[in-house]
Amino acid sequence: RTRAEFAMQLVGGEMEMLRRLAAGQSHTLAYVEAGDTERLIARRLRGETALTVLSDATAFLQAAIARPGADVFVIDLAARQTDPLRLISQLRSDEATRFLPILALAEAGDEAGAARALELGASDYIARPIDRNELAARLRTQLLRKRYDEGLRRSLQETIELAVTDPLTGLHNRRFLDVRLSRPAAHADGYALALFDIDHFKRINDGFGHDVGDSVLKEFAGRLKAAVRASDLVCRFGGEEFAALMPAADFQTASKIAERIRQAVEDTPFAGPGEGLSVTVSGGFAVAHDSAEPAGSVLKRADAALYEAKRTGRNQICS
Ligand code: GH3
Ligand code: MG
Ligand code: MG
Ligand code: MG
Repeated sequence: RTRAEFAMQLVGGEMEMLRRLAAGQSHTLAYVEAGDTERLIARRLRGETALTVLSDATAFLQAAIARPGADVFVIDLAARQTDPLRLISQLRSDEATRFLPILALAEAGDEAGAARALELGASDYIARPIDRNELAARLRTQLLRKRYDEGLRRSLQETIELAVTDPLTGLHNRRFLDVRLSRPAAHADGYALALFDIDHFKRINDGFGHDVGDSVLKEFAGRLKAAVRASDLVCRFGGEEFAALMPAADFQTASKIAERIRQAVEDTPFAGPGEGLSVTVSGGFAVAHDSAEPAGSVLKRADAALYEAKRTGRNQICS
């Protein structure tokens, strides 16, 4: 195939997508005042997109934010009932509509108004008199952009998830904990940090095989998660070490939760390939002195406590 044929095929694919978008598989929500513009927009976009036109600003915002589903917004800058620029700002500041395209309808010759709309977050504008082909083309461009943006955001999100997740246990990894610890907002009310290390884990690997070791790690991760509060963060710290970050936990609370975790391991035999295995875990925890104590220092104290728990007999929690 020649390069030109290949290019034609690509363009063909794009055209097909545009055709599908045009076949009403997109939904446009428009804010224009009742009357001429309303009729004009309806006529211009007929067959191009599923269209909802609202002439009441409150109803428009409600439809946009509370009942998401629109792919693109059209806002008439000539509307007088509410400042249309304010509507644009509101759409840009709400989580549900932040990234959705906004197409502004500008008054003839009002470049300043159009520029202001763009500054506040409109994606594009079209000036009166409104030409059907131009309106349809600008709308399609925004719909395409939205699809690309969504794809990018989704893969970025997936990449981030992968980077902060431990593949074996599904828990967050140390990287995630480090990020959380580095955020001052996370410890405004203080926190406790506990470290756990499975006792004689090497014996499990050596005696039953690496797969059994893996399944013990998975099972432990589940028990760990079940034993903490919803607001606590647990992660696989590395190897057979795990951590629990307990926001706003004082000494008593941290001690109680850490002990609960230790017991959850000791009390119930591990099922699965490691049936009948007796597994225990040691733990050490530290409560942050104040918001000025560096996370590294809290971590060091928790680690020293864990070392103490190992040194003085294992299957216990130290602080
Ligand atoms: P202690 O009670 O002092 O903690 O003894 P231990 O045997 O648990 O400690 P050690 O640090 O000597 O051994 C930890 C072992 O954990 C060694 C390593 O091969 C194993 N390990 C680390 N990551 C994994 C993993 O993902 N899967 C399995 N099966 N084993 C792992
Ligand atoms: Mg270890
Ligand atoms: Mg060890
Ligand atoms: Mg160990």
